[in-house]
Amino acid sequence: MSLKLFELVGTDEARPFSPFCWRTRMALAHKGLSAESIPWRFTEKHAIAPHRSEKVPVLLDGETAVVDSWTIANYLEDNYPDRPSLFGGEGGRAMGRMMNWWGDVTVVGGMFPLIVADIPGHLHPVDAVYFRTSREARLGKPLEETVAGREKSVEGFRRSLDPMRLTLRTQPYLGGDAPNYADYIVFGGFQWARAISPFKLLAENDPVYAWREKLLDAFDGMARKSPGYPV
Ligand SMILES: N[C@@H](CCC(=O)N[C@@H](CS)C(=O)NCC(=O)O)C(=O)O
Repeated sequence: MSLKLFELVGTDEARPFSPFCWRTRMALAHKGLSAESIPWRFTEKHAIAPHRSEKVPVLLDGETAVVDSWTIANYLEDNYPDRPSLFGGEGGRAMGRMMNWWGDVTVVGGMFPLIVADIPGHLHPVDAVYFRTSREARLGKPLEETVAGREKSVEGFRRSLDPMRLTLRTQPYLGGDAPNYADYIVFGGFQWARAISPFKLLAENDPVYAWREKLLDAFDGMARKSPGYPV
């Protein structure tokens, strides 16, 4: 078995920061699998074009290329069935699909306007230009204008996590007594933010903060050991 993972980095190769790549990193660790990391930058499209992707994560398993974090999670679940389950059965997989959308729309989408202006400072000049140009075209305004007033707008993001906060009142993880892929979907977003932004997304007395602390410590502190700002 030879696993390799294309992961988004900036100027620091040892600081992977994609929320989607972090979902995959956590999923691999959950399965007890290790993958060689292949650092990848925004403008290095040629490196992943042979695998029919313009985005990362891309997982290589021998001759097989798997694209998209959700597809990768399913691939790992189906191809490494003797390892700990990421979903805990078909019901968990189906619910995980909804969590994946919630993670994309509410978690990653909610963090984006709070931290996006902090990203170019972590990129090589050519990637910073690509990132700023593509994201400002999407947003219709400068990155700095997007994050203006974030001390106030973070309150809406925090409120949007209420369904998760209420869930954590009665169970320690989204996956139940132990974390599963549902947790990694959400955690990937927080690990992205931690890698590239000093902005505090969570108050220290928030149950989601305590949950994040536990996942930072999971797998022998794998996520906490990865470079990031204090959270
Ligand atoms: N749905 C995809 C999203 C992947 C994605 O958007 N990756 C970003 C990095 S965070 C990317 O590679 N972007 C390339 C670009 O913007 O050109 C997944 O879950 O893997």
